[in-house]
Amino acid sequence: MKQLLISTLLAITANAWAQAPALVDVKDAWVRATVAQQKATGAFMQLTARADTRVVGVQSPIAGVAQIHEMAMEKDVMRMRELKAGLPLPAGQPVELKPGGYHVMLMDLKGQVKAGDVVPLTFVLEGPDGKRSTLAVKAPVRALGGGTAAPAAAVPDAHSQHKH
Ligand SMILES: [Cu+2]
Repeated sequence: MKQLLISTLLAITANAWAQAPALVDVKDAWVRATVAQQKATGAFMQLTARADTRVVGVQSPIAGVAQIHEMAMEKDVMRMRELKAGLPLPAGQPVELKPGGYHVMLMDLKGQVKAGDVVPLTFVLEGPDGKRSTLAVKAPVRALGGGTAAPAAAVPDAHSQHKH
């Protein structure tokens, strides 16, 4: 009888967990504004997963191509590259996507991205059980050089070296 009660409670708890709002919490999402004719920009935020998760894909209606990138030193030059195996989000550990580090790369932009716009992003997540789910994020656009520190300025240069 006691055993039955415990397993019922566990079942209720598991059910509540499945209906939890999101596997990943998103904080301070933003997209860098572009100038006319600029074909690429970045999206940045802090992601914290509730359980071990991997970001395996991203899409946005404003970009023909969206990828998760990292910055890395290659022969003394800072370059960006796609994280082909995805971006791991260890449980409970905030992961920063920021200028000069991990970022969402938005390429083949369909138009100028202006301060005040809101950019929808859809992440594809893979949970600890291998199950995939999506996460919708709305990221406001911030102007170039909008009060951010020096490392941010390095990113557009790095992007221009980008080969796709
Ligand atoms: Cu990039």
